[in-house]
Amino acid sequence: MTKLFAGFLLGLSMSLAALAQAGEITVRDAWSRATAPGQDAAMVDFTITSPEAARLIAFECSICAAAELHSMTHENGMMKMRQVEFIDLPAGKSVNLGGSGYHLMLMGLKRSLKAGEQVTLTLRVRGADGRVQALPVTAEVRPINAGKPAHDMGSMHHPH
Ligand SMILES: [Cu+2]
Repeated sequence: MTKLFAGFLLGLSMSLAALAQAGEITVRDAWSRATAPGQDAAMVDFTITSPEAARLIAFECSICAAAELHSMTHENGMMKMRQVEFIDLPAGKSVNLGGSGYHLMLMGLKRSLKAGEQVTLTLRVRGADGRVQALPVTAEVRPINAGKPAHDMGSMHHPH
């Protein structure tokens, strides 16, 4: 009886693990920085892992006028941001946006961001099968002088 039950539990936990591996895209450590007076744009950084090859193609943001995916590079000593069409998410690999030279750009903020609050966004991720899924993300707003900013590119590699 006990043995049977243990076997059942083992089988259950194995199938749960298989389920978790099969489907879920995970997002962690989402954060932004509190805005300075007059600042109407903000960056969001996070780490995202997709079990299947996928692309982050867009996001929605209720507190900004425009939501863009950006890359950032250094050119002639200047930091340049550009809008990109998508951000690749290789299968099973954790992608830290900031560390990969990307961020979400919240343009035309309708209000300021205050340290300690949370901002909810909805990511759009397209899988290899073309299906687009919506993924809610809650970003923590950190103090204006918070370390390790998304644009701290000092240690980055720039393939371009
Ligand atoms: Cu940007």
